[in-house]
Amino acid sequence: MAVTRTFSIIKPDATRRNLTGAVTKMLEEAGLRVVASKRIHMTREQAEGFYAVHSERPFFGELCDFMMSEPVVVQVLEGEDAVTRNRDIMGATNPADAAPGTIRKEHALSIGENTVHGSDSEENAKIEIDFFFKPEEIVG
Ligand code: YYY
Ligand code: MG
Repeated sequence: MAVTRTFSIIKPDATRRNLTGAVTKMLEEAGLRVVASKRIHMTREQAEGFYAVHSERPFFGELCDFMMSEPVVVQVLEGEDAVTRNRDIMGATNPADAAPGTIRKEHALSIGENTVHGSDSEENAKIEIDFFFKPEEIVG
């Protein structure tokens, strides 16, 4: 397995509850290294652009409103098989289905307010990293 990168967002439900450190600790303990991180307040343009793949889904409006509601922390994570490793520690989209010990099981409030985003493929990881970070902001 190769060392790769993935993209993560600590969502507004987590920043609001002061869980940035707690979530980052779980990512680090899963073997992921934070090689870029910044706290931002997403604009509508950013939220709608980032989630464009979901634009036809019934939850799209609510999802974008939520992502703009409070600050988020966008991160680039690096590690062995980073995309899969991150998806594993995140847990299922719906916290009711998430395995014990995962971030969403421990911290998520609902399927919408589910604490973290993580890229679902290496291809999307590259696209999502480029969406929020300049190359010089990533320090591996
Ligand atoms: O990749 P992941 O975040 O686990 O789920 P997606 O199916 O890509 O959906 C993105 C995002 O949309 C999810 O994290 C919460 C929200 N959402 C929702 O509010 N209601 C759903 N039924 C499905 C997804
Ligand atoms: Mg997804």
